[in-house]
Amino acid sequence: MDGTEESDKDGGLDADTDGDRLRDGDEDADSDGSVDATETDPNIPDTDGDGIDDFEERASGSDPRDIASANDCQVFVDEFETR
Ligand SMILES: [Ca+2]
Ligand SMILES: [Ca+2]
Ligand SMILES: [Ca+2]
Ligand SMILES: [Ca+2]
Repeated sequence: MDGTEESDKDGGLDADTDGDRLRDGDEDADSDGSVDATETDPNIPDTDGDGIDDFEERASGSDPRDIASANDCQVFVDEFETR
C-alpha cells in the first residue's frame, strides 16, 4: 500500500499484489491460489527470475515461466547490443 496503485473497488482478484501490472486474477487465472502450468505467480513480479517482469514478457511474447526465454527477447537484446 504505497498509494501509487489505482483504487480497486472490487479488490480481491483485481488487485496487483506483486506490482507487475498484471492483475492477480490474470496471473492466477483459475483463482485457486496455486501457480499452474499456464499461470504466473501473483506474488512475484518476475515469476521465472530472469530479470524481466511478467508483464514485459507477456507483452514481448517471451515465456514468463521459462528463465531461458529471456535470451530470445529481442527487445532487450537490442537495447544492450547497440554499439
Ligand atoms: Ca501482478
Ligand atoms: Ca491457478
Ligand atoms: Ca521473467
Ligand atoms: Ca522468461
